[in-house]
Amino acid sequence: MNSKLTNEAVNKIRQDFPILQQMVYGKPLVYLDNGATSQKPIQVIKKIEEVYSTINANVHRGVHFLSQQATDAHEAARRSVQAFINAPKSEEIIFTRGTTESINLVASSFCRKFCKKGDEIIISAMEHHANIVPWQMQGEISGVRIRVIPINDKGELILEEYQKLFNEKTKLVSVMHISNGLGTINPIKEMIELAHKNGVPIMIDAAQSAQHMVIDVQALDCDFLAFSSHKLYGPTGIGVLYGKEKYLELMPPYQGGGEMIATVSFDKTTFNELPFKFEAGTPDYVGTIALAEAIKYISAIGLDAIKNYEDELLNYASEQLMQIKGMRFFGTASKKSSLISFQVGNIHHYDMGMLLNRQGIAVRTGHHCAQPLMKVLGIEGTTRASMAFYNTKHEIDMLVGGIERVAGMF
Ligand code: C6P
Repeated sequence: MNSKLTNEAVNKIRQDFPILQQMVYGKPLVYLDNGATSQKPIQVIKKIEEVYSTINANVHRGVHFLSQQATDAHEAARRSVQAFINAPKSEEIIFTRGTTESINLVASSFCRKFCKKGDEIIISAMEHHANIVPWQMQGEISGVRIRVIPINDKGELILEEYQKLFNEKTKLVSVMHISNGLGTINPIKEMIELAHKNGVPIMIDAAQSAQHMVIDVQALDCDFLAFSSHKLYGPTGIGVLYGKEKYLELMPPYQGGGEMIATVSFDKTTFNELPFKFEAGTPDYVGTIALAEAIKYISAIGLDAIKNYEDELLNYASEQLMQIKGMRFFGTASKKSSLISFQVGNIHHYDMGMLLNRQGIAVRTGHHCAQPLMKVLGIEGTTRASMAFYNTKHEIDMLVGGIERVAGMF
């Protein structure tokens, strides 16, 4: 595997993404909203069609040929995910609908088993709503409360403050690996070590990292980790929760229904073993099989090569964008992912996004589902360009030209 992506290789990769070939408002599409969702290679799109055309049947339920084929492919997908993040056991891979559902599952199930009124969950000031609201909702039920790690001016977590938050009431830490609002790459290895030193398990929200770098849950030693297929070049509606068996075994099921049971009577239900205990109802087996295809696709390119190339894009974009008059970056951490949040002068982020859109350039605007972070920054929102390995320096030039054109209108 080559750990460097050449321009030629990227141009070839782009051919795999049908959507990137199109024009928007008569302009070539420049897709820089990969933090919201990534585009899908033809291999993934074809896999979805192939499953529906050849092996579609409900999994784990049928004795017939198709059901066995679908079950085998679905369980093989679980093993692909296991290998992708180097999880010790496939039983520790739970399929969910996405990062949001994975975090909700842990919040509900972990708190029911391990938390009581007054217990504390540590999160950070830069969290996505998906890693704030589920804990607040648990607050209403089990009485837990959140404690928040503050950030510095560069948009980095203040680790000395993190250390101070631990006490005998701390039950869990739940933090994002990469900020979707700032691009900051958090020092999760250090944070996991610190949590464990305090005897506290830790969950990592890898929604913005699994697509950008190698994740090895054994090397990290995290207790839970969540990510979404749709940001990883796979289909929507499928997500992953990795959890250490020792916690998952003790945690009660999240939802009830078919598949998650061992026996049911009107008096009592006993539950299935892992991972099925946490997978009530018909799973999105087409989604899991297509996610495995996406993992195969990016693994063939290599996450190290992807990271190197995206770092190069980030450096180039940062240098070019910085030249624009009135440019202000939000998130200038020393370790950053290929995502730039910015404002230009007094131009409202929404106007910026709308006017870039008219030039065929897709970016995200607003609070990025991180309203508390925006409050800390003292702003309402930003314009965000988030890059993937199929983006090019030429597209960055188009973005810079586009922003300059917008700035010229004000
Ligand atoms: N962030 C963004 O544009 P779901 O929606 O479940 O796939 O992922 C939620 C989520 C959780 N954590 C982080 C760090 C995220 O970035 C996201 C999704 C998208 O930034 C949509 S709001």
